[in-house]
This record gives sequence, structure tokens and C-alpha cells, in this order.
Amino acid sequence: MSPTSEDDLGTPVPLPATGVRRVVSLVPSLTESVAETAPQLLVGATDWCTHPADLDVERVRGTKNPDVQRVLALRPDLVLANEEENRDADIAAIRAAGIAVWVTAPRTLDEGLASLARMLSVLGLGRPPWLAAARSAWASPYAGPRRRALVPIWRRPWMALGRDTFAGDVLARLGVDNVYADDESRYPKVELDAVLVLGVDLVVLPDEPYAFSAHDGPEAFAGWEVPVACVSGRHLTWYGPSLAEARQLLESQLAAAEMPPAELASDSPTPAGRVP
Ligand code: B12
Repeated sequence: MSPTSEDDLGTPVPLPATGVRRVVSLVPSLTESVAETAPQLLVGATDWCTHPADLDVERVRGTKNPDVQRVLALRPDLVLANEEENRDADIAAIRAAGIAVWVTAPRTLDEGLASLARMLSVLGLGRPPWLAAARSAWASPYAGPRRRALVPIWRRPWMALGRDTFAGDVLARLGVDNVYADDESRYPKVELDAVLVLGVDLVVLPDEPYAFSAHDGPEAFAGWEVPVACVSGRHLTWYGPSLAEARQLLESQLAAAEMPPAELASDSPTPAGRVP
């Protein structure tokens, strides 16, 4: 009989008695976690699995549209997934074909670290040094002043971090409170004109999933009279080895927030939309 463990959603996952030897990851940050710890286990990953840069495994298309037949053809012992990155239908199809799937679902930094530890232990990998480094990097509480921020993650339409997100918790631990933390959605579509009434003193623009940059994003907030911080999306939203350096990097990127350029972009609110 195979051993069984429960994934983050409490679903029993049957595991091979001989241990997990072939893994397909459908989540970029989990791909990096396995690749940095035991690269020989990984046989497949998505086209969006960009780290480590030299990762040389079969690609199975996107996180939201994996090629299920290609996943199955790789004969994995275990497929790694995430509740919000992947679609239930794809996970159900893989399970229906008799392949075990481990679904992660962290919504806070602590849940992320615990989820990674459990996933790595199911893979027979124990506690790698990067996980200890990530724990220690985030161990001390933030003690400085707090700011209220809008954190867009998409443009056309504008979408932002909402309720119960891993990235929202990471920012909260850096003194940045999300103005949409109590929204009913986790990634709401937002009207920029409506945001200012919420009281914003910072805009945080990660460079993924939308590739916000100094040239695409900050200009939409001209007239808001609040600084804009361009930050690494990977360090903000990925639960994995990047957490070991994320605190220091994000702190410095938040500290470097600047007033946006003066010209107004076509989809920015007018200064009249600002509440005095
Ligand atoms: C919000 C968002 C995020 C959120 C996470 C939620 C998500 N991915 O949906 C954050 C900001 C964390 C994120 C991160 C990333 N994202 Co993203 N993201 C989006 C965005 C802007 C909206 C998606 C959306 O509407 N989600 C909300 C709804 C659909 O999700 P939901 O309410 O959570 O519902 C889903 C789950 O609940 C799930 N579900 C429900 N019950 C169950 C049960 C089980 C068992 C499971 C498994 C699932 C499940 O099914 C629902 C439908 O998918 C899209 C772009 C766009 N405008 O569409 C890109 C997009 C989905 N992201 C994308 C990518 C690639 C990424 C990143 C890899 C970063 C990057 N390089 O761009 C990272 C991965 C982080 C990681 N951990 O590895 C791509 C996917 C491409 C593809 N073809 O597969 C998109 C399409 C953007 C793009 N570049 O084109 N993203």
C-alpha cells in the first residue's frame, strides 16, 4: 500500500512507496524550490518557470493552460500545483489519469514557509539551507512607520492585490498595508478614480505578472502626489528560494519609491479625482 499525505487543501495524496523520483511542477516558484534543492527530480515545468535560469527540463506550456497530455507523457510520480496559479479542471484531469497531484495554497508568509517544508518533506528532501535562510531573514518583526499602498498586478484592466494574499502579507511585514486588504476579492479589478478615497500614500508596482517598469505604470499615477515603488514581482509573489533575499531587496526597492513623472497617461485618473 502506498503512503498517503494530505496537501495544503487537505486532499489525501497517494505517494509511491519507493519515494518520489519524477516531478512535474506547474508553479514557477515551486519549480525553483525543487530545482535549487534536488534538480534531478524535476522532469517537467511550465514555460513560465524562469528560475533557475539554466533549468533544462521538458516544458508543458502555461500555469493556466498546461498541456495535460504532455504532463502525463512524462510519467511523473507527483505533479506540483497551486490553488490560485492552476485550474481545478487541469488538476482533476491529471488525477483522473492516475497521477498524484500535490496542491499548495499559502496565503501568508508563514503559511508559505510551512507549505514549502511539507512539500519538500513529501519529496524526501528535508530542510534545505535556503529554507532556513528564508526563515531567519523574516524572523524579526518590522518596527518602522507604516504606509497604505495600492498594489496593482495587472493593467488593462487594472487589477490589484486584494484580500488574503501571500504578497499582501509579505508587504505588511515590510510596513506596507494594502488598501484593498478587506476587499471581497483576492485580485479585484479596480477603477483608479475610486482608489484615492481609500487614502493611499504609496503605489507598489511589481514587474510580474504584468511587466510594470519605470516606463510602464508610474506615469498613470502622476497627479496622485504619492511616490511609486517599482519592485521585483518574483520576490513579492514567489514562495521559494527567493524568500531568502526578498526582505532586503524589497526593503531597498520600497525605500527607493519616487514621485512619478509629471505627464498624465491616458488611463490615469484626473487630479480632480483626488480627495483632499
Ligand atoms: C491575479 C494573477 C496572479 C496572482 C495569483 C493568482 C492567479 N495567478 O490567478 C499573482 C500576482 C500571485 C500571480 C503570479 C504569477 N502569475 Co499571474 N496572473 C494574474 C492575473 C493578473 C489575473 C488572473 C486572475 O484573474 N485570477 C483570479 C482568478 C481566475 O483566479 P481565482 O479566483 O484564484 O480562481 C482560480 C482558482 O481558485 C482555481 N481553483 C478553484 N478551486 C480550485 C481547486 C484546485 C484543486 C485548484 C488547483 C485550483 C482551484 O481555479 C480558478 C480559475 O483559475 C493574470 C492575467 C490576467 N489578466 O488574466 C496573470 C496570469 C494568470 N499570471 C501568469 C503568470 C505567468 C504568473 C507568474 C508566473 C508571474 C509571471 N512571470 O508572469 C506568477 C507565478 C507565481 C508563482 N508562485 O510561481 C500568466 C499565466 C500564463 C499562462 N498562459 O499560463 C497570466 C495569464 C499573465 C500573463 N503573463 O499572461 N498572478
